[in-house]
Amino acid sequence: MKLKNYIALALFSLFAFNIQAQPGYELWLDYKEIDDNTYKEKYSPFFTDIELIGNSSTISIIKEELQLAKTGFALENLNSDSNSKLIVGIQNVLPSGIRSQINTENLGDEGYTINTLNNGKTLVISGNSDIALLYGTFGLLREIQQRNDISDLNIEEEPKIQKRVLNHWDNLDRTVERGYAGFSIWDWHLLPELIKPEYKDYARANSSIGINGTVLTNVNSNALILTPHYIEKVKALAEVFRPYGIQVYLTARFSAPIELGDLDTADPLDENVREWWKNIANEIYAEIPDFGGFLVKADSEGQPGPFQYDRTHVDGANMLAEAVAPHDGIIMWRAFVYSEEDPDDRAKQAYDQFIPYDGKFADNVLVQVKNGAIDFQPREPFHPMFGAMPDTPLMMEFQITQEYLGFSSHLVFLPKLFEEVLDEDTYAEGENSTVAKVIDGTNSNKKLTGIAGVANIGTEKNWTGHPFGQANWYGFGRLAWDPYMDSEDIAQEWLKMNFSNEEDFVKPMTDLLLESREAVVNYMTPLGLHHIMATSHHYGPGPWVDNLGRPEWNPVYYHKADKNGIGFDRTSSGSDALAQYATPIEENYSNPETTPEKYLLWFHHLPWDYEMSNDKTLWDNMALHYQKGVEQVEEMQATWKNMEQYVNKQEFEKTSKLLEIQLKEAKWWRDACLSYFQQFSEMELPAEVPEPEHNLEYYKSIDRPYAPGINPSW
Ligand code: GCW
Repeated sequence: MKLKNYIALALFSLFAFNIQAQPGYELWLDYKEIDDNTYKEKYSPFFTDIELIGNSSTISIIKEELQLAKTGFALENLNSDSNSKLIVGIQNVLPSGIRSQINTENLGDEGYTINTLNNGKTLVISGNSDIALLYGTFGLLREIQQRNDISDLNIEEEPKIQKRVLNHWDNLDRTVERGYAGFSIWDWHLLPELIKPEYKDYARANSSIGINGTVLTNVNSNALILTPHYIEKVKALAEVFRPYGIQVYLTARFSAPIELGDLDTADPLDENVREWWKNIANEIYAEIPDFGGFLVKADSEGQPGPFQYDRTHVDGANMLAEAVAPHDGIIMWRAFVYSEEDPDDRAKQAYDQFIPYDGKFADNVLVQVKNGAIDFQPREPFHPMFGAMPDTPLMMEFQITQEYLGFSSHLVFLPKLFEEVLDEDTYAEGENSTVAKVIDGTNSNKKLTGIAGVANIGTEKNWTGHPFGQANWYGFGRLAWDPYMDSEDIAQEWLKMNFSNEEDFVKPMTDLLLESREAVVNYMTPLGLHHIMATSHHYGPGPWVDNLGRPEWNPVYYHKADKNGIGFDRTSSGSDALAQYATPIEENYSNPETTPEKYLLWFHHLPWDYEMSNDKTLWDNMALHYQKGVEQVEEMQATWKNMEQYVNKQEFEKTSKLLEIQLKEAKWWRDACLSYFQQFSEMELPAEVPEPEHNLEYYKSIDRPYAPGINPSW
């Protein structure tokens, strides 16, 4: 090698090392040295003799991963004279003696098995495809990272949901709408030539948790992504992701046929328009044969759609579905719609627009429904569309990025929130028709199933900004694979894989994570309050805002506080949004006494002195919840202070600082909201709650014009 090549190599290694040495860059896949010899002795024999059957780029990835783990765990060079062995191979090519002991018949393409055979001497990872083997490999490594016993494994895993996708709200200029972790990781300008190491690391992280699709572009879309100039770049990314089992999707701007200068209409029933989309699909599939399809936001918040041509969601979705169907593509058509003119309760509008079309969408269309009929709030009752469209596959859209939950400054463990929603009973097919059963197709026997998470990933060196933001990406993936998983198990897994297996760390930190979600609800929007954040960027409190163009842009629309009380009456005496839910829910929630208190002000407008189950007034309860939220953050801080020995210095210090910010802001929320609402309640704060430090005018004057995540052109 020439000297200059040596120098280049050295510089490259230095660069690569630097990125990877950043705490948090390795995510939950940092295979740290196992310091307990008893575990080392148990695991190492399987890493001494590895038989990998097959030959594909996915198999090479498995090999690389096992080698990385072996080195990382420090299982190399251990004296191991046992005959133990790890075999990784598709079921039908396993050595014959082994094959008969492994049954993968009902596991589909992605399910895997991990079995210990021959009296604990042989460990076998199997499945029906190389991707399944990759998932199985990550499954085994997850066991080891948690120091689980692998001497008697009998694991059979199969994803319960088919399309498990991340949605990136990434713009072509690399800004990220509602992104709080830097810029977009897609460096469009340098693609397709420059393939950054992050692309591969991103794919690796996703496949380790079973995510099998990624929508690269913002739902507020730009038609240019559909041009050959960009498709070439998308293709380059698709090639990196393919061996990890990840399909690429794009957002389709409904008016693209006009904007790209080819037609003067985008009417979905116009033959030329239909042809245009078919051609676009053909062009994309010629480059990317496993392209996943399109995600579409239409007739929502100014995005173009079929309404302009007096056509329906079905007309729009089915036209696109027809274009991708010959290539096995799908359309994810969003149901996040509310009209610019409709004065009706915003919470009702998506249901009203979509329910009439149940059963009318093409087979390859998934209707993507947001978590919550309003918008990704710290707490919302489940969206009433779940359970109300038996003949239409509905996919869930969760938001991993914390638009309404304190951005990347607040520690909030979202799997707890996701779990609460997935476990809610829709009563669609009688009792125990949970949201999870609607989206995994158990109810109504759906053929196509999906789940999406709006990503919290950016160019920050640890991907998500807050070191604990990674847990939400991880947890989304785990729940997408199995929507019945317990958030407590997810918390433990992540903590162990990421930081430490010590009981004195895992136990208190699990409690902290699980509690963190309730804390944010308490200090932001307790008792069913919602959408009272400052407008536009949604950071910090803004319950007083009442001057924006459309009623439902204003927080006052959502809390309706006045001298008589507070809350949104969604019963039959109000907007009657409750009628969109199944009868048991409608009946229970019609009466404030039988409405879960966590949803009280979502459904009822109640007097300030309304007596709650603890015999205290609504006002006192509200104030006490705000106070409790602050105290919960103080407890989080106290717990974290004891964790220094388990965490690297940088992440420890960063999290400590972020918790300081979170505490300051929890107090800001409490004081601002209580000062504002007190004007109406005219009641004293309960003794436990301190008087706000400043007057209301002070809180109103706080302005954050450059809060991140908003589109600079707004
Ligand atoms: O919650 C709102 C966000 C918008 C977002 C929109 C949507 C991508 O404030 O930034 O746009 O939802 O989900 O379409």
